[in-house]
Amino acid sequence: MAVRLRLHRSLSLALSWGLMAACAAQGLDDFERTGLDLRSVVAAEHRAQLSLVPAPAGLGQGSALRLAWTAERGDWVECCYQDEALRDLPPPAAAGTCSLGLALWAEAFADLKYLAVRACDQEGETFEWRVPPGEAARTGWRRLDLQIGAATSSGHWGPWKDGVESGNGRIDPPLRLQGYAIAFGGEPARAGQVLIDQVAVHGGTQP
Ligand SMILES: [Ca+2]
Ligand SMILES: [Ca+2]
Repeated sequence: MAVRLRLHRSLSLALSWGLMAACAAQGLDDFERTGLDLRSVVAAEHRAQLSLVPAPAGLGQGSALRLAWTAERGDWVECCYQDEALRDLPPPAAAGTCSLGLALWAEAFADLKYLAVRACDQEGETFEWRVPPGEAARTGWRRLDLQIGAATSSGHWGPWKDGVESGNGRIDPPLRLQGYAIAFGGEPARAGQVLIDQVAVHGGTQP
């Protein structure tokens, strides 16, 4: 009996380590730097004011990216990495799906509809994935996970050549993390902010 128990425990440990290895996270951005290598758009209604700020205690660590907006904002605001700061997603993401996780700090009743993560493919086509922030009545950190892959994308656009959209609608590897967007619900617009930190990707599965 004791031998069987030891064997069972060893097998469980081996399986746990195997799962941990298979699910090992690859950090994409922890925002631990002084210079900001992200920018927002020119259009005022979609512009976010960007800064790196100390992360409140909880899921964030060190510094976090702050996206703030004014009461003049439109239905969404966005930001993207400078071209030289685009983050490579691992090959499984290019081939199929992977799980991208991040920590989002949001204020209670901020009327957030979803957070979007954007990535661009080899031909410059942008793909977007969305996740509701949940827990609307609570101020604080929440953990969000998105499945990144062709089947789970909520939309794609670009690139434009001579004013004509030329993308083929397919993910052409490699995929690179391009930026983030926050969309709002239907309440009257007011100023607000979110923080993003600890962006990481977990190994994916082939399609
Ligand atoms: Ca951080
Ligand atoms: Ca494409």
